[in-house]
Amino acid sequence: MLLGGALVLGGCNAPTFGAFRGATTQGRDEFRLWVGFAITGLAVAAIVWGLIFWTVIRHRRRGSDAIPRQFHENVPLEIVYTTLPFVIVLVLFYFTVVTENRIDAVSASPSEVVHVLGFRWGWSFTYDSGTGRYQGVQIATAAQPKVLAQPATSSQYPQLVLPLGETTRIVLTSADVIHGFYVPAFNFSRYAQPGVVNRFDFTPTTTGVFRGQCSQFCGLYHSEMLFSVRVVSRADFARWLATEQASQAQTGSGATS
Ligand SMILES: [Cu+2]
Repeated sequence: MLLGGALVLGGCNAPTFGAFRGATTQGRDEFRLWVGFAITGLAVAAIVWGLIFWTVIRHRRRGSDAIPRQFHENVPLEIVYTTLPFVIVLVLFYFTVVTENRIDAVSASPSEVVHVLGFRWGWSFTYDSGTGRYQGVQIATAAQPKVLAQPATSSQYPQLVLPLGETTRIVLTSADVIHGFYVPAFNFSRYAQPGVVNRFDFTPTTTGVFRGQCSQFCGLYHSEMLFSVRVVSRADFARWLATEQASQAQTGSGATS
């Protein structure tokens, strides 16, 4: 299994078992855990299916109606097939706890802090560097909800911009009901809950534009609660932030996308 895991993780064209490879360090951790689960599942399936087919073929009816050897109980076998699944569950549980703890760990000194607010029906991203430099730069869904039915990466929806290779703290909450802040390419989703503040870090490893959506059915325009995440270099990020800051200072706060 370890060898299989190394092969799977080593190749670029290796199977992903339906998951994203993860465009953040946290998402990559989740992906590795997922691959471990998938390979373990396939190994168990190979043993179970192998035994089933072996039994069906080896003990198929052949000519005579002779009754095969009759017996019951096999203590060593029963110990093995009780203990082995238990050990497998323990190992998977261990890796899950270790991985989730690593993903949920928040940095003591994130490069950027973004306050994310979910509301019916949209998102707002407010930048706060902690030093007050970028305080107030806000990207939000337009106030009037309507059915746009565009891809999440459309400029009609708000876009969260993150610097590549740096840790950004997301401070997530909701203004009304429970929403879900979901970025599939990051292998990450978390509740935006009214009265609760969830904090987590993203450390993007790949530039690009990734779709995001609300993952918790929250009402009439739930399907319109789309957004995208654009990961850019530090220089591009600083340029983007300066431009936004200047234009928002002119037009007043709260630019809409
Ligand atoms: Cu929602």
